[in-house]
Amino acid sequence: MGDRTAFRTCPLCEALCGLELTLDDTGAVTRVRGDAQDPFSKGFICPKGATLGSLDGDPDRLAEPLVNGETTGWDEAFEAVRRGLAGVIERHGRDAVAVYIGNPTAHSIAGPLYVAAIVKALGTRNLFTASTADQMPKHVSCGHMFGDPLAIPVPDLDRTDHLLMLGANPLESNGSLASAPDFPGRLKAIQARGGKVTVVDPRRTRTAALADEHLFIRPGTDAFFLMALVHTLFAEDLVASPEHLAGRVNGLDDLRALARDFAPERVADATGIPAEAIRRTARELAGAGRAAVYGRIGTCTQAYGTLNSWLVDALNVLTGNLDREGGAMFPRPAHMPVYRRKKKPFTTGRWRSRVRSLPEVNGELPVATLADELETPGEGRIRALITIGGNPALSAPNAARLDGALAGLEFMVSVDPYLNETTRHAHVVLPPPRPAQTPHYDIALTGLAVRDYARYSPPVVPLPEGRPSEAELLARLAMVAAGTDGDPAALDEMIITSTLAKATALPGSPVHGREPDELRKMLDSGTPTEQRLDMMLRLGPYGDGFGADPSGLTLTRLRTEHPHGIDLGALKPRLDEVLCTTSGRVELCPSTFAADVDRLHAALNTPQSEGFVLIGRRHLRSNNSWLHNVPELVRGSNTCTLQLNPADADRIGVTAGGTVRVTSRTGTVEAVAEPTDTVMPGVVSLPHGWGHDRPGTRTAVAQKHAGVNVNAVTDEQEIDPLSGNAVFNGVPVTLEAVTPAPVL
Ligand SMILES: Nc1nc2c(c(=O)[nH]1)N[C@H]1C(S)=C(S)[C@@H](COP(=O)(O)OP(=O)(O)OC[C@H]3O[C@@H](n4cnc5c(=O)[nH]c(N)nc54)[C@H](O)[C@@H]3O)O[C@H]1N2
Ligand SMILES: Nc1nc2c(c(=O)[nH]1)N[C@H]1C(S)=C(S)[C@@H](COP(=O)(O)OP(=O)(O)OC[C@H]3O[C@@H](n4cnc5c(=O)[nH]c(N)nc54)[C@H](O)[C@@H]3O)O[C@H]1N2
Ligand code: SF4
Ligand SMILES: [Mo]
Repeated sequence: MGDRTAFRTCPLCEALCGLELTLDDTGAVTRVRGDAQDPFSKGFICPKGATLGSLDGDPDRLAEPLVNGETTGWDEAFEAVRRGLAGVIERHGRDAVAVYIGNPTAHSIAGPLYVAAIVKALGTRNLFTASTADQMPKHVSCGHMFGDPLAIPVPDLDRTDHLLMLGANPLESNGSLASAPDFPGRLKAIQARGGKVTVVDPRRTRTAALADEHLFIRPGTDAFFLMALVHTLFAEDLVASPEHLAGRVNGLDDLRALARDFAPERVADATGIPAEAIRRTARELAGAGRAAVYGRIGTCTQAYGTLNSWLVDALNVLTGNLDREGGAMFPRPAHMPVYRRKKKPFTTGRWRSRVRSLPEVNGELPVATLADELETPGEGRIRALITIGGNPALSAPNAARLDGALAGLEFMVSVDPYLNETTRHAHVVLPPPRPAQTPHYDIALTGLAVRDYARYSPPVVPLPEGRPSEAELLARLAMVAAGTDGDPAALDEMIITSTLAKATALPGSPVHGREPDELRKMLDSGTPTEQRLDMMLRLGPYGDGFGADPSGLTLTRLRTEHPHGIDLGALKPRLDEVLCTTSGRVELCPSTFAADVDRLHAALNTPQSEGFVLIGRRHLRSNNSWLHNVPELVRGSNTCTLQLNPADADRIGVTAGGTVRVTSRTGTVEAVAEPTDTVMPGVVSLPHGWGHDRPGTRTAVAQKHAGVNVNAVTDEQEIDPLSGNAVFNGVPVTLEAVTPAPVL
């Protein structure tokens, strides 16, 4: 037979790159290149995508389920899950079963389609996800400002003339909450057309080095800086009043009043940014024709995460750049119907966590309190856990505590391809198939893409007989969680039937008044997942409306006519479609946020502490905790080092390669020192996702490149109160040289 070529989307990060795979006649992926025919990524690829073959063929990847460490068949494994869950529910009630959803679940087609059904079947209030270690502040800010926590504006990278970027390092991360293949190239293009890129970061990252200007900022102080920008816009009469927002914004005067106390001179010491630079930044932002402010994880995983996320978009509004070409715009994903407008006010805290009384946000509780809920005795204590594509034993704040708490569970089941730091605690592990065997459509990320774009990738290698796809696996888990181990396809059928019934009943929908049965018969003949995707695409803004627009999109058309994906154009202004606040306006100064500004006031009047603070770091050749088993990606020099300013290294008496003990309220780690002037004085940086030295895992390569876990020193008690988000940046630590120089 020989080699063959196949095409698919890379599932590893948010950049949505198209890949060209070469496969040999055994179905092994022997080469990966960028898919030059993908209209969005145009052949771009990074080292992670290029090694997808090694990940796909990793001998440590689990091929069969594990029950108590023993390989079993699928029926036995699901029976063990049924018994385990039923026992805990019977003894302790429904809330005693918790769910933790990790990052790769948002990168799969199965995750977004089936996870909600699992949680619903369990009937538990104890849902935790990696979102509260990541972007939850942005959901809260968009929920209050635009009425929809999923309506997240993205910088219109390809048309902007000015990008102010805070807490993001897309040259390593390839971008986040702004899906843009070749993000670096798109930044260079801004410069090439005469625009400006400014980066605000406590480190001179590769992104900062590429930028036209880099402002070092003290970790955790972005809210002061952003408030001072708002202040300056008002004080210097630089607030724009573009026609398209006229009469559509509430709270302008409230915001002006709030910002009054935050003159640049007042915040310069706290932020480390001179007042003059702050004023100039505000003037440049207002003066640029088309500008966007973009804040990412560095601004979210800190104590003022929600205030930062809000102020970023408040600046986009004030400068007239929200929903404008070249500004901050709302993507219009092909699978999301636009006729369904919810007018429910966005609220949080519909229930609270048992131990710390933290508010529910988006139906979730903060991962920062998962260990409390596992450990604290009493009614409602979590006794069983389902993890799906997550590694909280490494990724959660104070992960060492959580790791210990997982060991005490009565029952745990993990849907995960690896036996790693988290899944080693599971009584049952249900491994999803290889990426090459998995279909792909980015449900979550196309809603954040800087162009409207759709691509469906069917599996490039068929599944072996009897092996469930991840979709089937999750659907069956939902059935088992509901107490019936029936045909998983019944779940899809139920969802399809109810969606079509609603769509045909809704005035404004493209199928209003039609017969659901007739539509059901028109759906794609593929798997249940494909039928659901077909339905979503046909009801979506570019869809065929089940024949209403014969030239519109269907899954069949996407698959056959656009195997490399379809470019649906640059982002279009669409605030009207998106906005669903009860006032029908953009809420520029929601009262919850205004109240939280009290904390900023208090902090401004408190003297700063002199000690060191810790921040994180991402590397191009890594991805959170789970690519360290790919030999090509861990080869070469150790990247899990403690970066610190050379002056600080001198002060504590350590040189490059020596060992430093880093201690915080929660614990201690020892890491290799890497003095570098790219880090501000007083700031130290360690990447996350390392610490693969635990017993009982099956990741041979990662164990040899174990690194240390930064989350041994982050603090689960510190959160952003409005979103419950973890604080990973600005963690107070003390340093001590253990060995001043490398031991040879
Ligand atoms: N190679 C690689 N790519 C990844 C990942 C990975 O682990 N590796 N992870 C993926 C995931 S899950 C996500 S969420 C995205 C994240 O994508 P990005 O948000 O781009 O993530 P980072 O590269 O961590 O960039 C965050 C930056 O914030 C800075 N920072 C830290 N504290 C502060 C602060 O207080 N203020 C400001 N202004 N900046 C601060 C850090 O120095 C860092 O440069 O990346 C995704 N892509
Ligand atoms: N200190 C510090 N901590 C952080 C961060 C930080 O910047 N600093 N970043 C935070 C962020 S942004 C995030 S998103 C979280 C990530 O936190 P998590 O999502 O908890 O952790 P990951 O390391 O992404 O683990 C992913 C898991 O999914 C599994 N997996 C891989 N592919 C698949 C698949 O196809 N299906 C299934 N079911 N499983 C799969 C992997 O084996 C692994 O166990 O970490 C957070 N933790
Ligand atoms: S940038 Fe992201 S999507 Fe593109 S190849 Fe790399 S890991 Fe895959
Ligand atoms: Mo993330």
